[in-house]
Amino acid sequence: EDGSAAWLRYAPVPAAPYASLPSHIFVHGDSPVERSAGAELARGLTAMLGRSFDVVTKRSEGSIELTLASGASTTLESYTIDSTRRHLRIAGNTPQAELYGAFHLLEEIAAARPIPAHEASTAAAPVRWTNEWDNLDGSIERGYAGQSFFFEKGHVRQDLTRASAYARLLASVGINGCNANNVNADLDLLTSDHLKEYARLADAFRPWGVRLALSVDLTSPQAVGGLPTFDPLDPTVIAWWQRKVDEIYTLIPDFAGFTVKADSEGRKGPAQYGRSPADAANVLARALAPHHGVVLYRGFVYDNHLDWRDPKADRARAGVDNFAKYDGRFEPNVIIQIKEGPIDFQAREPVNPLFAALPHTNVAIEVQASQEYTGQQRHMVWLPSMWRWVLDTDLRAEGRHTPVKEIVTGRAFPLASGAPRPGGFVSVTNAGLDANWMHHPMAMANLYGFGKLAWNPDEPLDRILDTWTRLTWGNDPLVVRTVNAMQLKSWQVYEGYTGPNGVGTLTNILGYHFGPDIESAERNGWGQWIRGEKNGIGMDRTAAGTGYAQLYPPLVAARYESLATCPDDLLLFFHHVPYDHKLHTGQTLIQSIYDTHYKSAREAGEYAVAWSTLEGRVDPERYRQVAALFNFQAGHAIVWRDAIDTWFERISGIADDKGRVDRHPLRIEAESMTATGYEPIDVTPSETASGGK
Ligand code: BDP
Repeated sequence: EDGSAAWLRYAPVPAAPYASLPSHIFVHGDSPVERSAGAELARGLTAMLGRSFDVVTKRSEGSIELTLASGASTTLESYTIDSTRRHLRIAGNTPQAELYGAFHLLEEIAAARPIPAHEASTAAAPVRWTNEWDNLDGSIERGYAGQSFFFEKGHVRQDLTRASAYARLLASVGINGCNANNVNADLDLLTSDHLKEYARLADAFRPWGVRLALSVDLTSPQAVGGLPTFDPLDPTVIAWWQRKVDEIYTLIPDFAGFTVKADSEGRKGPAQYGRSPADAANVLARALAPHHGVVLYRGFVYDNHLDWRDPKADRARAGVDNFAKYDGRFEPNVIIQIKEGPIDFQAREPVNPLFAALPHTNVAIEVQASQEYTGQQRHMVWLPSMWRWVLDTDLRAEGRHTPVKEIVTGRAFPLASGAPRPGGFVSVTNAGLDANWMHHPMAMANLYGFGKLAWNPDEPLDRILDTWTRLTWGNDPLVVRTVNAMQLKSWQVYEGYTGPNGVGTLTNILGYHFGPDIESAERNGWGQWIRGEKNGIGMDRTAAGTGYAQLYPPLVAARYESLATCPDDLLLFFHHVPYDHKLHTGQTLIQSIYDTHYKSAREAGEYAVAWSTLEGRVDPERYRQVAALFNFQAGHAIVWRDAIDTWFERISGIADDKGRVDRHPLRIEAESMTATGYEPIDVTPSETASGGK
């Protein structure tokens, strides 16, 4: 097994409990999505239950029936499953919902669970999208699993088999939109020739109910249209966007909409003309509205030329500073797409305060299944643990219970009509041509978990994980127990041997974002500063510092502002403290850093040991793949541990009370080896090499 089947392996399960399941499948509708649903049921049930299931053309008593539900009361996708001894009925309020019901039935059987007598399920929000950062040349920004399966050499690929297989995977967990290209969009993306090619991509997605979206660069009226300006309020620019959008819809009638990155990290935007994000978003939105398209305007707007000598400068403030003043000024089909934290997908950040600052605006949360700062699919890190923590965080907006999940599903701040605001969930995923999509077989659990949380942010984490494990690795109890246990703790383990106490991930910041490289965060314009010096470490974001803590609603602001109540795991995000600062646990910060790094690196090393007990219980190909990755992670966790601990010991001048740091009797240092033709040299920054050499 090469992993290409992901969680849709349909491996045989004991068939006896399902003996009464009818073998005829009757599908009432004949839309492409409904046909996919019928065919998927036949395929999955036949493979799992070892007898043949067929899609039939006549309805009979004693069949599996797929049908549109009449009188559905919600605009969100919603399905029911009802079964009696001889009949099973899946009813959806849309063809997509029928498909989701079919996938759910298949999943329950694959996990060897009983068929529900009655079950009803409704999506939490309309936007459940992935963003893929694919470039037209076939490369993928922050992609860790090979080249693009959408594009090559400046064009959409001829063979889109993988693209449609990917849409099937997305649909199986309820994802209904896929933005196929990099938020740093190619400037010639919207030429008429290219648009015809994207239509083929949309065709590949359509049978799975996945709608195509595109990231657009706001200079397109100039870059593609040849206009002298891209000022969003210029009438010729407005007209250009309208014509372009109309052209897209003649080719792709179900086009989902645009994602926009502007005025950020070198992308141009409305600021150049003194216009606001609302001005720019609304022009696109008005062009899309007649076609029911949406604009996902990203809240990730910040200045990457900050002055690190300015104690008030703070990148974390940028979202609120740039957007809060425009609350309520966006068209109804604009959604502000907000990264979960205020910096950039670090192993731990506080929740982005922007979620609480836009009560009159639609919002969606952006998370990153692509593990940019969290081990790049060479480390196992199960991110739904982090996302659940974010979604459950109660921001106490207006002094009320307003957890992030209630905000992004539009329920915390409903529309004037009382209906939830349209919003939702976006995952930057960056799947690639590697046979198993994400490189690390365990990383697929992140995409799976994203889909599940986007459908229902309240589904228990252990159930999400347990289902994924069973579908991916089989129902052998030892396998299930072992995989579940290591995935469940993997986020905290990773956090534990990398960036401690909310300081940031401490990876290389200026380039590839992998491996320890502490000082690259400091003394540059990018604003991921940790402010580590001999007397202390951490960003002072209190009222006396950058004031960032005060951007939260008062109850949350007060909690972060005070050292007495700021949680240990976010301490250095909010406060600059001495190394011997006492944590709430009673330990000093510095000793906690040493201990946590030793403990977590040891736990990371134990994955390989636990995995070795499963040899022979999972297929050899994937067994070997995971074993190799776990061995790498075990070693790299030690590299991390030693780089971080050595740096902290050196800068703080406070030794580890257990005397471990920099004493590794079993380790052979590169600089103490002799090799013909090589000589040791000093390395900058020193923590990236053993002993600075
Ligand atoms: C950062 C990535 C960069 C992206 C940017 C973004 O390093 O490649 O372009 O986020 O989200 O995390 O726009």
